[in-house]
Amino acid sequence: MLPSSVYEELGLGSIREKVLAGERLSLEEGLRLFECPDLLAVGALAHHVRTRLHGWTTYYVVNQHINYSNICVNGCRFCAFSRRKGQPGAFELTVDQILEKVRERLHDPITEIHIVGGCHPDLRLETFERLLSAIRRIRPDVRLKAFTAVEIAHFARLEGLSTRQVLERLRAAGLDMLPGGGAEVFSPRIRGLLCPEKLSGEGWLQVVREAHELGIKTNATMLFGHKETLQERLEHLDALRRLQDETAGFVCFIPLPFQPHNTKVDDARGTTGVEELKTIAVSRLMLDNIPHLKAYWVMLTVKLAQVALHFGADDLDGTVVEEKIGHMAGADSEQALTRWELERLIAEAGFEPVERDSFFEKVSGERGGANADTAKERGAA
Ligand code: V47
Ligand code: SF4
Repeated sequence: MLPSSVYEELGLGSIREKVLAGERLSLEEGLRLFECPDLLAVGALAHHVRTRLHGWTTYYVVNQHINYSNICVNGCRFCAFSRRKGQPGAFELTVDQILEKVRERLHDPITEIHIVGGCHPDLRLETFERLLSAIRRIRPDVRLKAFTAVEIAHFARLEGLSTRQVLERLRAAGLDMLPGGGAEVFSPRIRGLLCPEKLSGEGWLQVVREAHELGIKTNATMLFGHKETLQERLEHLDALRRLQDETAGFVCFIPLPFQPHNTKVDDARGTTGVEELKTIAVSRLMLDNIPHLKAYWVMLTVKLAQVALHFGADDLDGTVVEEKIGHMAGADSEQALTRWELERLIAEAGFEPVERDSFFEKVSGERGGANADTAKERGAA
């Protein structure tokens, strides 16, 4: 934390006091932080909160991403990943092809498989149930983090079921947790401009509320840096904060900087590094009840994600492997990182790397941290 005189000069003295006392910040205070020209002063406040919560621990996960299909009925303007059925570049994996991807990595000590796709017009819920239970049989030890709230609502509509029924059926088939995608920015103005076909912000919050009520934890995201105002970003954060007060079901928040390439967003400017770090810091300060904040290196780049660990983030996500959504929109990052690379990035930033599972439980013993696998990745004997 910088000296109080710095914050007094910036007109942020009372915000500093509230942060030190662990008090909730208002939207108006959030706006003052966003508008503050001193990035390091805002970052230092967020770092204070982050170290109060997690000390000098930074988490990572050994995981695998699988996209079952990019065919989607929604056609969001910011999405470079999706295609209509029959369009060039559209793909759809069979259950066997997905299982093959899982088998290919059976030798890796993966603890999480992240599965999402577009809102496919005719893939049935029964197929996804079969998929989850088959993966469970092959890898009983992994956590299955699958299907955004948007996909859950889509399955419900196709099947004529309630979203609660869909969640219950998928959980019975092996679902552990929902990823945080599909939240974008909840503002109806932004959704009307960029993704009018998509589940509304209220709808997203309702599906997630139901998941939490059923005991299914979720993450939450915010897609920023397109057409939204700072006020709309803050309202999005506040909606997440209010739901978390009710349910305590969010595990981790992931700010996603908009990747503009191959999208249909007019005048897409893309985000700058300062904007990304400030959004991470303000998110950490506003979301006083969501325990973890992820610097998702795929969208931020590996180098900025490492720096973000000093701006409020306590997690670097993971090995990932085969990410498509960000890379098809021009994300200028690697396709995968090894555990050794993640540990090195974290340690060089001055933190202690801790391998976690989807729920941020520490992975220990043979599987976790600097063990034989890490040594092998380094090329040691
Ligand atoms: O739902 C789409 C967003 C999300 C673009 O929960 C874009 O642990 C940037 O949600 N530029 C998918 N973002 C990614 C996601 C995620 C990733 C890693 C971990 C977790 C988790 C969740 O990406 C989509 C959408 O919100 N997105 N297009 C774009 N052009
Ligand atoms: Fe479909 Fe999701 Fe892309 Fe929107 S962001 S078009 S819902 S895949």
